Amino acid sequence: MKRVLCFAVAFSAAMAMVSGCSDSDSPRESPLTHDILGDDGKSSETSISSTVILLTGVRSICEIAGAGGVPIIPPRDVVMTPNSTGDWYVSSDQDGNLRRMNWRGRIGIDNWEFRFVPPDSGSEYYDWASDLKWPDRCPFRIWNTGPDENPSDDRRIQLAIIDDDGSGGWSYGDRIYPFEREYYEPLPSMAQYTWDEDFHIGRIMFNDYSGATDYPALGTVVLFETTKPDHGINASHSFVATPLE
Ligand SMILES: [Ca+2]
Ligand SMILES: [Ca+2]
Repeated sequence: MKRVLCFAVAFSAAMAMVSGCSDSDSPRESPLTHDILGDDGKSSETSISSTVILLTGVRSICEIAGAGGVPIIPPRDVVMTPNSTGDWYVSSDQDGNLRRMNWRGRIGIDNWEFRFVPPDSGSEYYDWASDLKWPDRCPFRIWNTGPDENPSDDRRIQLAIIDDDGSGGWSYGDRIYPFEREYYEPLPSMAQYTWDEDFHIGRIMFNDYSGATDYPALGTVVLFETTKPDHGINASHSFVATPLE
């Protein structure tokens, strides 16, 4: 069983302004605004508690394993910062503004992992605009790994993307919207979800940096970690990711 560790690590003040894998003492959230919520093409009549927005959020986004699943120690912050090979970085739809990933106010305390695999074994996925399944697969799988390292609650989930560059499927720079429905194959031709309860994290973008790759190296694992109730001031924290497949 391969395990990789994501330790709390110190960052420069400049880095801490945009990102983590770290012990920032407060959630990356701010008072609710219409701009933060948006609707991203889906209609909504849902009321979202500003308290939920304020207390929860994405704490860090780390590359915890690289090519071949080799652990990266310490994990590398990849928010608006090139990954360990200098090929790509992660952003929200507004650069380093991670609070936008809590776009429905439902992010809670789960963590997620993006695990990059050969495209022919990646995920079936949906077009956000039409809810129809794309004909190809994307080169990654998304797992909701729950609030801690206990693997018993880990589950692979489904996703949709906005094809922002019109390439006909996922590519660097497209917005990704996981939804909390268990993954299976074959998925139905039309996405099935409960709006908007199933959408806990979104507006995720993997972006090209070097121009040398079409997607992160096979075996790469990127951990999206949320703020936990025990992440108070001076709280120490470490995270153990779930085993790679
Ligand atoms: Ca877990
Ligand atoms: Ca695309």
